[in-house]
Amino acid sequence: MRAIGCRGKSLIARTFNWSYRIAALALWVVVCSTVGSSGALAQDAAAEGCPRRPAAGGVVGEPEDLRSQNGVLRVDFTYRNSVDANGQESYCYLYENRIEAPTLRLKPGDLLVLTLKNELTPSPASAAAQSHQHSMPGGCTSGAMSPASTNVHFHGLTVPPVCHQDDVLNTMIQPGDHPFEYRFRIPQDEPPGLYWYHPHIHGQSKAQVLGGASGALIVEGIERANPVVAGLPERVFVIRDQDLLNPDAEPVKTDSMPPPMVLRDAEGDILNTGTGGGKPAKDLSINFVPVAFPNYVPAVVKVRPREKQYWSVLNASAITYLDLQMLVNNNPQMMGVISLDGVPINEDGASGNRIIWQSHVLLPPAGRVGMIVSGPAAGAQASFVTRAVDTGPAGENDPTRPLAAIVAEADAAEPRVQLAANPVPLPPPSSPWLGAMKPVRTRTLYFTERPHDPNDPKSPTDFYLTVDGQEPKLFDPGDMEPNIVVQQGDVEDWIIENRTQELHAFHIHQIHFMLVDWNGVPLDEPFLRDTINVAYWDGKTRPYPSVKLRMDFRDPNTVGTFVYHCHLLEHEDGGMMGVIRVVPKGQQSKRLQSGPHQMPASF
Ligand SMILES: [Cu+2]
Repeated sequence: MRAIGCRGKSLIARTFNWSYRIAALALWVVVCSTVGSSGALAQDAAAEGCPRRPAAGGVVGEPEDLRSQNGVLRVDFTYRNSVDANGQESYCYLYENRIEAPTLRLKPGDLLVLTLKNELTPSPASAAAQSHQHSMPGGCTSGAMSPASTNVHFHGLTVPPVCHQDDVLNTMIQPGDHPFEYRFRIPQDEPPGLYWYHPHIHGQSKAQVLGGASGALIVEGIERANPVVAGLPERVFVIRDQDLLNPDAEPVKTDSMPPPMVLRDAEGDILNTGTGGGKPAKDLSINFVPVAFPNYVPAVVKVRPREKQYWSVLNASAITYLDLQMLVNNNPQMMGVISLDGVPINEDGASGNRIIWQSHVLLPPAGRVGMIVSGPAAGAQASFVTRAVDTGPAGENDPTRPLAAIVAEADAAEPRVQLAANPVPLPPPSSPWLGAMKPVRTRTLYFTERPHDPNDPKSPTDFYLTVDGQEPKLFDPGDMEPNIVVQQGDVEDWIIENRTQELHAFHIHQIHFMLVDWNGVPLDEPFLRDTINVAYWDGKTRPYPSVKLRMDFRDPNTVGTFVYHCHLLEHEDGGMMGVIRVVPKGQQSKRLQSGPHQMPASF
């Protein structure tokens, strides 16, 4: 599938051609939306479990904001789960036992002190799921890893990968533990933008994120990076996926064609139809307002007629790609992209202000976009949709569908947040733009999949992310031996190949990277990312689809041991993850000098 969020026109054109070649590219839908959260329902929250979430067709509310004061933001979360009337399991971060998934708002240099009390009660279904026993060497909390274990990852932030900051390898918080404290400062040079928090326990990530455990974290000051958004109202939209609310429903028939067959893979997931229609693998929600198959009753986003707003949109889905578009009277509208994956599109401040105008924006799971949108005229038919994403023959079905109807009303409530009207510009960057750095070495990594039982194609899939030269090996939480060792200060190029027939979204903790080559097309993008889609393989053509990424290990906060993985969480939980260690400058490790490390085969 096409691997683009936003980039220059020529690449967009190439991408389109390419997509058409590989498959019938479906409709694109748009999404616009709003914020919805549980704030309004907070008073209804039961004493136990997760609060009741909004009903379909509701007005999209804004997540509650928690702001730092005098440079400190203190947040006490309880983490709960419950099973709703449909039998679906919800997971929730609760503030003051009632506010679900608030947006954490901090400024560069601010201290975040976040405690998490794990109050999960495993359901019979999840308790029956596989549970691993691993003793965590040198662990923060150590102990058994079970469906009731959790932790928090602060996605996109360049904070140290150590205990009580942003460690996911050793930190496991169990029910009954004392509240676990996270405590770190937002770096002074962290780019202003949209980041997010979610659990990251290997083997349990998909279930917990699919259950709704995610929230936005905003480093404030995007208007200081790009004054074109100064004074605009800001809205936050968190788009999540969830199991189908109506799993037995059939697709609604259209005039032209019968609905495509519903085919399932070895995991029981609905396969990509390649048509842009049919039954989706997952439903979506926008700020917790569900937009469910098969009727897709859209949520409602209210704006003032023709009002310009700044939208921060997070794809907090466990496995679902989004391709966001805004339609007015069925015509795609241009959206002005200011920021991707938390980073302003301005070469770290070196290139002046940029806006990339796009008629649609692809967001892989975990991707974020900050963009200027204009409200429709009063009376116009407008909607925020996600267009179909062709995830490949082995991918899951992700059809075109609406997210929200955009209703322009003169008395629509203004968003709570207004970006500063007269911002003080950010200081100039302290290090050269990544695109100007020469890599000290190049590595190749590749995605592969195979049935767990090679003699049974219907057996569950094993998912691998392998450093070329090493033996493919499923991620093993009992083995912290790094697959890659890097010296702090280095810049490397990583080629990521997709040798499977479905999309994967490469993500690495702690750093951002620059896409320098997409399927053999050199690029010079004025922005960075932390998650990127890698196109699927057609099963025969070589070379494999690939991206080349310039990886930035210059920041001293990257020193430590952390992970890179596919952000389709089913794949991550299934083994598609590796370990990297960044050693302090001057501590050149033997392995760095001795080339690829041979890992023992696990099968
Ligand atoms: Cu994947």
